[in-house]
Amino acid sequence: MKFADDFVFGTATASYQVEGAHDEGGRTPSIWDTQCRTPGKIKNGDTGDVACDQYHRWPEDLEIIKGLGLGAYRFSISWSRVLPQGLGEPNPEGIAYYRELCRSLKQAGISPVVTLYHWDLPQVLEDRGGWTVRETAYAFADYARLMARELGDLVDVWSTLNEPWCSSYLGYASGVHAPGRTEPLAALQAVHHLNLAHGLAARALREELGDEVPVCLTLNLHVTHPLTDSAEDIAAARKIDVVGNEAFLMPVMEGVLSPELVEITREVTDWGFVQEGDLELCHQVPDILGVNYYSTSTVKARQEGEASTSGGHGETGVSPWVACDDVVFLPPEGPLTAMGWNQEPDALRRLLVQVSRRYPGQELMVTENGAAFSDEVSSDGQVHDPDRVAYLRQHLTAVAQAVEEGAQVTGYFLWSLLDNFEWSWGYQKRFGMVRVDYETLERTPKDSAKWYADLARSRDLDTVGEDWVAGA
Ligand code: GBH
Repeated sequence: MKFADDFVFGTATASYQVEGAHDEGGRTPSIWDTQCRTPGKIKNGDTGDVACDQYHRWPEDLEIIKGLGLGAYRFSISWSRVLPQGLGEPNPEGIAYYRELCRSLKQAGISPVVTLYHWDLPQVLEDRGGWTVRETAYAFADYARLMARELGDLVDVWSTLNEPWCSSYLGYASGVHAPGRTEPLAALQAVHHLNLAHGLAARALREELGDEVPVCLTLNLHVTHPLTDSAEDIAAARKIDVVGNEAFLMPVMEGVLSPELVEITREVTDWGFVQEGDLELCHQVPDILGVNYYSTSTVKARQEGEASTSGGHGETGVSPWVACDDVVFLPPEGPLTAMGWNQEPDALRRLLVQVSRRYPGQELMVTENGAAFSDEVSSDGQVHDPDRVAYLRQHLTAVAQAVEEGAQVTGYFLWSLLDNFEWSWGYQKRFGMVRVDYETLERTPKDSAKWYADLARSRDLDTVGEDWVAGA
């Protein structure tokens, strides 16, 4: 099975997870700096203060990407590095950093795929209400316009938001992510204001750059199985589908607030914060719909007297799944990754095919896929990660099959280039195809990096890795 010559093999990171240099070059704190300074929020008390130090070491990382022969690097901009007050006066030093990074990537033949928001809201904006207020969406559009003006000649794909599901529900309902609030109403306000932010920013980008430059929105679309085919279990799975997927897909792709979502959440809100004309503003169909995919869930309807679960994010004991107390998440079935997530590669194939049937002609990219495993440095100084190689092989096969079935998938970004700051898990979980030694910050490509480079070169899943993967 082969990938077309123009299929993009890339890799991804995010600013707070890799940059470090948290107080250098005029950057002000984001909500994640604050989250990391709140006791008990992050495993081991880890912070992104240094992270992978990509702010200083990006030339080395660029060489790695180049050496692997990849065509694109998806990274995100730290909003508070370029706009220390969230809006208003730009910070030339921050802008210069990203210009230099983009220019060097392009010189090396690597496409910069830029995400404007990968969860690190300037703290000053959270202090004014964060995503619960619509002003944040307008501030985001201004920030997008500024970036279009400053970097427009260098960026190949503009992505507005990464996984607004996480920003809203993990940030404001379960509180596992920054800003760590546990208010269902706030989470639903955030859902709407993030959709609005996407719409306003997409419009600003298109005004500044014209229609030639692709705008992307990345969603983590949830694949949820009902435990049985009983009407109750099917309804439970649909509920997760609505709260997790339709909440974003319908406003952005169709200009509609999901009636099912309104019904499900009626005890939390009447959605009165959605103003006249808002849905039209949200309705900016992205040129590329980015899909982040890792695993699936199985749910059932909660029986009388049965305890509810928090849906895989039990850290604060509060579920991210607003208004879904009657849905029970079953424990995932193995083999699990180090995150405790299941592995179901064929669900990625089905998801991509499904989405492209629903939105005919829609270009898709897998903007994230990958896995954490407990890989270690072996005595030969190498990192042998056969679990990750197998995971990647299976998921890339699923992508190739989806393409064969007619889905218009034009790229795949491996999460992640480097081991990095895995949010509430700190540095305990390693997703990188390149290992980072957090004492020395030394980078060591794992077997999976060599495997991926081989695929990017040959584009052929049938022969990839045969010559070197020990015992594979
Ligand atoms: C991505 O988030 C992020 O974009 C990236 O920054 C991060 O490092 C990477 O993945 C690895 O975690 O049904 O409640 O159990 C992915 C986050 C993981 C959120 C799976 C939803 C299952 C939801 N997603 N999770 S639940």
